[in-house]
Amino acid sequence: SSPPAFAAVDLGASSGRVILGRVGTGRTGRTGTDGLSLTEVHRFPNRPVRLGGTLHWDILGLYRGVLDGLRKAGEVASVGVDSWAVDYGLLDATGALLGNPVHYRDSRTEGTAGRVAAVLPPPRLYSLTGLQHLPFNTVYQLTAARGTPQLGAAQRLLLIPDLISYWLTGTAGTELTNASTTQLVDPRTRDWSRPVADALGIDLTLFPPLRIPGEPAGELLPGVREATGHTHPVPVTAVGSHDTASAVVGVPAAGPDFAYIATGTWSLAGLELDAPVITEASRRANFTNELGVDGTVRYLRNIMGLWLLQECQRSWESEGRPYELRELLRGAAEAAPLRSVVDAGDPRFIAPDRMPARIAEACRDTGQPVPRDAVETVRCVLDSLALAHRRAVEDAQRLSGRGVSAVHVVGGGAHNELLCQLTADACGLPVVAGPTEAAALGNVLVQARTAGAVHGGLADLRELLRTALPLRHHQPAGPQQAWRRAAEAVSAQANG
Ligand code: ADP
Ligand code: LRH
Repeated sequence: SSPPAFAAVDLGASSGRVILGRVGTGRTGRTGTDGLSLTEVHRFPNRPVRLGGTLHWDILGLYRGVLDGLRKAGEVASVGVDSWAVDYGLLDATGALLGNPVHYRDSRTEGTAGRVAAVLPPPRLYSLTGLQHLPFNTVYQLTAARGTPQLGAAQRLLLIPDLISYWLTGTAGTELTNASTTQLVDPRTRDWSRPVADALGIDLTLFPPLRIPGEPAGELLPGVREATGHTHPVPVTAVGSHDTASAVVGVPAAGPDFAYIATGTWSLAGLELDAPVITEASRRANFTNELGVDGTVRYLRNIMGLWLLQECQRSWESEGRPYELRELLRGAAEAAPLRSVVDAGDPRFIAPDRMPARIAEACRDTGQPVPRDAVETVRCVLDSLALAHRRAVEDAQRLSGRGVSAVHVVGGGAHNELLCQLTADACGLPVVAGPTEAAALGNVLVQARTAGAVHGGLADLRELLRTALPLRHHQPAGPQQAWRRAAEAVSAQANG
C-alpha cells in the first residue's frame, strides 16, 4: 500500500497552498524519494483588501482556498495548518467572527510603540519576552484596538492558523510557536507572560489554551468533511503553526552548526538554539527569540525579504510595465554589483505601495547612486538582501556565541539563484539552497511523527529531508572586502 499522506495547509503572505506529503514507514530516509515526497495540490493568491481605510486579509477567500485544497488532496491521514505570524481574528460568544482580520502592514499600529513603552520601557519588555521590536507585534495591534467596540465584544482571540483550524474542527487552541510572536509569551517558561499582559491591560483569557506542536487539535467537522469529500474521520494535528517555525523544521541541515534563512515575503535569518539569548546587546541588535518545535528557540532577525521585489513588480505592473521575474533576474545578474544598497531591515519599507520610488529615496538620502531602471532596482534589492543576510548571520553568531559552517536558504527565495549566490558571497559561507516549500515540509513531518509514520527528533526528520530532496550548493566567491565595506556602510545607516 502507498505510504500515508498528510495535508499541509501553508498560508504565506503572498500565496496559500495545500501540499500533500507522503512519508514512508522507515525510521530514516535511506530509501530516497520513497521516504518522503511532496505534491502541491492547490495554490491560490493571497491578496489583501483595503476597506474603509484599513488593510485586511481576505480571510474567507483564504478559507475557501483551504477547502478547495483539502478536496483536491483526497484521502489523508491528517491535516496541519501554518501561516504568517502576529495577526488574529476576534470571535463573539457564539463563535462568530467579529470583523475581518487586519493585516499587519496596516497603519493602525503607528504611534502605539510610544504608548507601550510608557508602561513597559523597551529593555523591560525585551527582558520579559526576548522578542525583537516589530511595529506590528500583536501587543501593538491590541494596543491600537483598545477601546474599540470590536475588541470590547470579543470573547475569544484566535491567531490566523488557529482560526483556520477552528473553522475546520470547531475546537480552539493557541499554538505555542505562533503565540511566541505575540510578545505575550516568556520564552524561558514557554508560557504566557502575566507581567506583560497586566501592564498592557491585555486579557489573556481571550486566548484559548496553549497547544504544543504534535498535539491533537480536533477532527474535521462533518460539514467540512462533506465540503471536502472526506468520508472517514480526519484528525487535525497541531504543527509549528508559525510558518517560520515549520520552515525551520524543514531545513535539511546535517548537524547543529548551521544558520538558516527562510526567504519568502520576509527573510528570517538566524540560528536554532536550545535556550533564549536575552541580553541588552541582543535587544539592541533587534534579535528575536521566537519559540520553535521540540523545545527549540528560533534566534533570528526579520529582514524585509522578497517583499521589496514583489512590491516593485506590483508598482511596475500598475504602471503598465509588467516585467517577467526571470528577465529581471537575468538582467540583475549582469548589472554592476553593490552600486547602491539600502538597509533591508528598515521599517520604512514595511508599508505597501510606491516601492521603486521609496528605494530610490533611500539611496538618495544616503548619498548613493539612484537605480536608473527596473534591472538596477532589482540588483539593489538583491545586494541589499544579501548584505542583510550577512549581517544577521554574523550578528547571530556573535550574540549567541555559536559558530556556523553553512547557511541554509529555504522558502520561495531558494528558487532565486542570484540571491542565493550573492548570499554565499556576502556571508563568505557555503549556501545550501532548498527546499522551497520548507514550511509545508516541516508541517508534514510533525504530523507524520504524531501519526507514527516517522520517529525521532529534529535531526532525524532533517535526515529524511536531506536524503529525499534535491538541494543546490553555492560556494562563496569573490573578495569579502567589498561586502565588508558595504556592511559597515549599512550599519552606519541603520544606527544613524
Ligand atoms: P510566502 O510564503 O511569504 O508567501 P514564498 O516562500 O512563497 O512566500 O516566496 C515567494 C517569493 O519567492 C516570490 O515573491 C518570488 O520572489 C520568489 N520566487 C518564487 N518562485 C521563484 C522563481 N521561480 N524564481 C525566482 N524567485 C522565485
Ligand atoms: C513570515 C512571517 C514572519 C513574521 C511575519 C509577520 O511569513 O510569519 O516570521 O514576522 O510573517
